[in-house]
Amino acid sequence: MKSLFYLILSSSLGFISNSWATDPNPILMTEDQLQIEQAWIRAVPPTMDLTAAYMHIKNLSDQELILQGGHSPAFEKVEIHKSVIENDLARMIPIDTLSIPAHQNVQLEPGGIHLMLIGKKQTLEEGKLVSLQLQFNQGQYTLELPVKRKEKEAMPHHSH
Ligand SMILES: [Cu+2]
Repeated sequence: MKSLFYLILSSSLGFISNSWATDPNPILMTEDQLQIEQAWIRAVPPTMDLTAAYMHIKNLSDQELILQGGHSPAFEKVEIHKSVIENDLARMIPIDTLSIPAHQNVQLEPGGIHLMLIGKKQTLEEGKLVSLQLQFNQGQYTLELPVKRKEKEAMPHHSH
């Protein structure tokens, strides 16, 4: 009897821990619907447990694309934030969704809109690649972002 109880308990706990955001049949977005460029995550000291991700998102489709959130195995939580200046103080406001109109681009960059990565679960040394799954109204898109110190390193200058 006792072992049956533990069996039920452990299987239900297993269910709870795996049930977050796992859509059994996710719709995956394709490269002809959207393009993500210059994606990077800011490197932070080992003692800091949060950082931000930046990228340029191009909506190549005929429909509005709405970013609804994200997940990363390297963080407990991903939030969409907007940086604002109020009374000469810079602060960040979480926003629920981010709209990218049909055939338009949105830039997530330092001092503007960004993805806040909260509750770091592993060390993020420079050059490491971190997987990030983005949830849009049209489906899911997963990408790998390099960890960088500065934006500049993420945008190599091509001389012509
Ligand atoms: Cu933020």
